[in-house]
Amino acid sequence: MELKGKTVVVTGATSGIGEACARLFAAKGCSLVLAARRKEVLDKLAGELKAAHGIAAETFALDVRSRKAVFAFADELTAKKLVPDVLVNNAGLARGLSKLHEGDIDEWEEMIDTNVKGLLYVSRALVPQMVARNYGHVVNVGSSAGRSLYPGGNVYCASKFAVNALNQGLNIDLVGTNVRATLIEPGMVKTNFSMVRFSGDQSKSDAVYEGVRFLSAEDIADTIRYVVEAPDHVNIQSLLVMPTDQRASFAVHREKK
Ligand code: NDP
Ligand code: 8X3
Repeated sequence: MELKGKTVVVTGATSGIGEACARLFAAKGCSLVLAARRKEVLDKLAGELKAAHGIAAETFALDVRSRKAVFAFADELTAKKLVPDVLVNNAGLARGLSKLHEGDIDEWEEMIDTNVKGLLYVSRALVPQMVARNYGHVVNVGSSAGRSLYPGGNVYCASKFAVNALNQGLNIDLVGTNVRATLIEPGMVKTNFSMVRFSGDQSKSDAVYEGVRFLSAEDIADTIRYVVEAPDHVNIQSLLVMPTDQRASFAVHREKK
């Protein structure tokens, strides 16, 4: 796909991988549709990117857990004649690392409602327009946690296994169309992810990344660019992207200070 002038929709664009995607696609001359719950953060980012790159950027306060809000968002895009050329289903989070038999059910529901149901709502609301136009690329942000488990990963991992399954299902259902779908499966990326997982506990969050040459959000945005820029007849259906220092969730090399 030639990116210049294309419309790119990113959920969870206020931080981390979503924000890096917004920055990268703006630099490529794309029109942006940015969605997340913190609209003021999106507005600041959109203002900066419009000024820097002369692109169009729309922002939407959106909680992907709300089916009603997601379909209202889709209606607004339709009213503005905005059909995604690229949809980055990125909004997501982990909460805690409790053992399953000790887990907090509210945290489970937040992860499932965001990572699985939210992604489904956004896909159901926006993919039909892409299919009707017979063109586009859905990028689902899964995780290495959607391939293998680690202690305390239980529900978060299950939610990313679900994203993995949904990406496979979407690809099967899109056969015969020119709409592609890719599962991006990152390992450790230094973003706000661990601060959210550990409810703002800086030392627990820092410990996750200590001594590791982790991935950056920009690394993942660049991977997403790579799959989207592939020729139209090439559909990279899944891509596991790990730090060189991490070969599996449990196989992490940490440089001692
Ligand atoms: P961040 O915490 O930095 O960003 C998460 C983004 O998701 C924020 O923009 C947040 O925006 C948004 N978000 C969270 N809940 C909702 C919601 N209910 N509705 C709309 N937006 C929401 O983390 P990352 O950038 O790391 O995470 C992005 C994706 O990458 C997630 O799906 C995550 O699971 C996945 N991932 C992350 C890895 C990592 O190591 N960091 C590795 C593998 C996958 P706001 O709060 O403003 O709504
Ligand atoms: C985020 C990576 O290993 O913390 O999906 O689950 S991990």
